[in-house]
Amino acid sequence: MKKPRNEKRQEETTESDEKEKSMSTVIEDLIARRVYNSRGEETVEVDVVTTSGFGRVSAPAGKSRGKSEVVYYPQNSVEQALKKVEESVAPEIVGLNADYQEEIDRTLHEIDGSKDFKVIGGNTAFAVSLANAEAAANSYGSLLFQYLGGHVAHELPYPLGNTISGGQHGSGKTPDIQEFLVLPYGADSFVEAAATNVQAHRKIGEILKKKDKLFTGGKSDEGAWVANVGDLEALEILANACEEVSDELGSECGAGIDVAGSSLWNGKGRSYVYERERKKRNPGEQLDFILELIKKYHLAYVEDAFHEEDFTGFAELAKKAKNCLICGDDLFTTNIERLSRGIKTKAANAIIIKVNQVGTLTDASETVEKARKNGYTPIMAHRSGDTCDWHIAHLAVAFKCPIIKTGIVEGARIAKINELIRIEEFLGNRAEMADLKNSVGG
Ligand code: 2PG
Ligand code: MG
Repeated sequence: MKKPRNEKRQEETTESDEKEKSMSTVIEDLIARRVYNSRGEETVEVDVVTTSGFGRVSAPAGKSRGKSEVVYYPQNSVEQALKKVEESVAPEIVGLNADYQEEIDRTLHEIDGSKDFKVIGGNTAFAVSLANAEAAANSYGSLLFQYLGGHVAHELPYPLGNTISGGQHGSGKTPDIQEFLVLPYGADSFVEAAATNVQAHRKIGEILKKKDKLFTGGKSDEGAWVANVGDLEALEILANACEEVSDELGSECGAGIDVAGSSLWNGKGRSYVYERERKKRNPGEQLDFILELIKKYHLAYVEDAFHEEDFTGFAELAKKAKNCLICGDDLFTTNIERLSRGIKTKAANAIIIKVNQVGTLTDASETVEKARKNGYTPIMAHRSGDTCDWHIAHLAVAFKCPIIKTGIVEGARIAKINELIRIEEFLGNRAEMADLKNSVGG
């Protein structure tokens, strides 16, 4: 394979960088294939092979997507993405050094040339970027979290887990709010936190069985229960389960919601439409409603309470809500410019980090840095359509995210949870839970 441009770039980088990079991280091959996610949708998986290492990553997909997310695939086609990898990505990336993550990610942007990865696909960029990091780590015999976060990385995130699905993740008779979440913020270890979430999920299933005579035990894409209950009933069940589990296990666990406000928002009617409840709320009523829920159910976490362009609504909520993480997902889409706007307007105090919303590891890590510097809690997150890829578990530890939102049961979620259990074991007595005390449960 001809690669003059790569060799030139490599020489320049080597000259200008004092840090000696090992030849063992030279990329020798990059291939992409079509696999499936947990929803049975086609997705892209990428292998990066270096002289002495290997990385494999598959891309997830959202259902309730933010408008500012990058484009997943060229012409919405995985086939086209695979073609792009073969024709334009691999020829440019092979021959580079996997150690230079920023250079790899910059090259992906250059090859694409658009603002939103519509030429090669954001999910293509995601899989190449992350597989590259994994291959570099593997070349040194390192685990990804240590390769990216250094040997100081030792903090485990609290798992924020979905128990009941609604909104775009539910179907027909389910709640209007998209997710009813558990945050075991009092756990002393990740293993304990994971067990708390499993117990809460199980308990909620038992309560639903008693309450809903037609309950079939069905679960959503994320493994959360799908039941014929309204928002308030679901919250009541969630809050009770959290209280019982906290008492039984002796460590605090809080309730949270992802409203996915953009899915409820009707721009023409300027209101949030709660279909199941047959109720419309204007932005002022929405604010009062959410504040009431925070107070009544002691919510520790509220995501996307308003639609993605309502920075003002978010800011009013963030000002009035106490001891609660006010988080932006569709609002920010892991995008540093949108986060900057949020910081200026004081729109939130937490941000969801989904690497495939921006395409590359470098973009996501810059957003995390900015968030942290400005007192925002970064929360690493899965997508509703995910694969058994566990790399975000490592990113959460490497990027020091105090929370990871990744479901409780279902294979793609368990893959991440189990990897964090392994990381905690690997760290031994150096492992610590992240510090959340100033953010929730006060
Ligand atoms: C969300 C996510 C994950 P999706 O809204 O937070 O739960 O959903 O991946 O469908 O965007
Ligand atoms: Mg969300």
